[in-house]
Amino acid sequence: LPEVPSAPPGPTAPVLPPCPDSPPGLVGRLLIEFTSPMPLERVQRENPGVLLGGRYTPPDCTPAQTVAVIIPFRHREHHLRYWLHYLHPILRRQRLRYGIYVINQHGEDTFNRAKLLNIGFLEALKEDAAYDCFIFSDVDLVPMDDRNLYRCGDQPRHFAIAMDKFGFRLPYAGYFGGVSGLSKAQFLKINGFPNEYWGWGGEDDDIFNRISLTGMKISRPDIRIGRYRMIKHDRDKHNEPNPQRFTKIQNTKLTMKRDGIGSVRYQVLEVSRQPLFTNITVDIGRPP
Ligand code: UDH
Repeated sequence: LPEVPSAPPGPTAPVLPPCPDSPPGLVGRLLIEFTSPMPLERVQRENPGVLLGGRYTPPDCTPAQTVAVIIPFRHREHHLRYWLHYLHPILRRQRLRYGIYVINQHGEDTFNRAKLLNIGFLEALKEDAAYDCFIFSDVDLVPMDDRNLYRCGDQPRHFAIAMDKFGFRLPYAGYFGGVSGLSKAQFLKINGFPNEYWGWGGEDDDIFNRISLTGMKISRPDIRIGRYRMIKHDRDKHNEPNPQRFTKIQNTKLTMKRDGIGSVRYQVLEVSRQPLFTNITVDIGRPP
């Protein structure tokens, strides 16, 4: 038998070129609907390239960033299935290296979106210290255009600027809700998000204030590209409008130093790596 040459020593994986700034293969405007049933098995079948815990790395290029997508969550399994169904293929076409983290608030005490997002930042970094870009997304918001790239830039980014429920317009100039993205450095510069907004409203305005107060500016996509569909639903239980929100957002300058990523207290109850996402169930306490 002829002698088979042995493989050269060292890593055999080819060095991949950097991922392009404008990914080829994006399709632009997408048809988004929430009527067909969406079993998780189907979503899994359609996304074979996604690894356990909802991790993905492009096979053909090396991305500049590693993106953690953080979703605040409680009792929205039905929305999460649509979100995964639409977002995995979009993020893949965008050539992102990413992981999906669902931060699930345990129990039935008042919901606290921003605190869950802070926890997502810390827990994602515990999973992989390489994360350098954090996208914070509500579970019921699906982009209608894949040119809305889920990555970080030199300023904090607001992605969900034209939602169907607001007539595809920004509801007010300082709106920063729905889906936003900050690099690790930008997030730390504002001391993360506030932990003291219990119930619905105000936390996104507080985050907007933090960004302005630290001298940063919000970057947004073109209004034609930043379009979103929201899955219609009734108001959640235990997330009533917070009557303190109007006075709290007047005081961001005072509160942001003590209330933020440096002061978040919680307990992780369970980390569970699912095929399409990592679920982290946390006890975040209750309002004082
Ligand atoms: N969230 C949950 N569970 C809850 C509450 C909130 O998962 O019980 C998460 C979820 O990711 C949601 C996000 O927090 O998308 C923000 O919740 P929200 O209630 O602030 O925002 P949403 O846009 O609802 O979902 C707006 C008020 C709904 C009133 C509808 C009346 N027709």
